[in-house]
Amino acid sequence: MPHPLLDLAPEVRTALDQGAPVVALESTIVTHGMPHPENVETARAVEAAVRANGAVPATIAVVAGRIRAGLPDETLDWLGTAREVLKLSRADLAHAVAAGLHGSTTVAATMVCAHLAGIRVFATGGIGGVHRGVEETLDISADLDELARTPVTVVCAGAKAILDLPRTLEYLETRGVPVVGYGTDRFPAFWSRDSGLPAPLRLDTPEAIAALIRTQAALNLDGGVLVANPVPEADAIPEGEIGALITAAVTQAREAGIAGKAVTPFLLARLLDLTGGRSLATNIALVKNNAVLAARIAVALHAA
Ligand code: PSU
Ligand code: MN
Repeated sequence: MPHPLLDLAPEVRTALDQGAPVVALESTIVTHGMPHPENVETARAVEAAVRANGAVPATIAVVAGRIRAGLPDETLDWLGTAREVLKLSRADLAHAVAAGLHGSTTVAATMVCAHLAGIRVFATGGIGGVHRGVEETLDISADLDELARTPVTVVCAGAKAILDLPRTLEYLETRGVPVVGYGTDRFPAFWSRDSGLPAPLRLDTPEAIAALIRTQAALNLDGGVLVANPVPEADAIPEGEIGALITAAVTQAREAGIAGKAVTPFLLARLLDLTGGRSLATNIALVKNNAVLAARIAVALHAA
């Protein structure tokens, strides 16, 4: 029986009933992460990449208070330009559902909904993390605690380089989240392939990641697995080129008094500007790359 507050697209429901591989996708990247029309084009391309690799895509959002897993084309088009859509993290989800609102789901909220639906693998761009200046702001993304409690595997390109990456990794370790570099010994930094920090764990195949996921469940260890998949070399912006621009964007956010949920969307938009659009091309490439790997992990999980 599907959850009473959750609407599964027919294709997603059939796949879940048959035990076929499904990959969850988030929607905050559409409403707050990229400009139109690239946001909708990317969401479609990401769904196509999941399909081409043998899994069914389930993009998650809240529409008029209903949690939807798998969105029809019209809904994705509407999300691409809608202004009345809230950015929902764990703290906002119940309110959006109870009050009948529209909302896009962040990594944290998408994990909650994917778990409700019975979906075990999820692809995004970059997770939220510990923000620079945390000593002053205590700004730590709810994505990190969600990874510690909800058993969904999240495939990302590392954490966004706008964050305090050493503290982000420390926090994940403290909360007991396995962080796997896929085919790399280095923790990737979203636009760049190397944050300068080692990846806590390294695995080189989807099958090895599936074995880790199954063993984590068999040991009754709560929480998810974070897979960090570096952006393809051809699409990367080296840290040496983007580092100063990130520092400038973070300073501008502080000076403009940007806080809370608005911080990440503000920084992504500033970087789009400061890089003359290059950061967006990289963002699109890395999300597609993550969708491919997530589908392969979902297929490997179901093969055993
Ligand atoms: N990945 C992207 N672009 C995004 C995000 C991820 O390529 O916009 C979103 C995710 O939804 C993530 C959120 O959960 O940014 C982090 O927001 P915050 O720092 O407020 O938790
Ligand atoms: Mn935050």
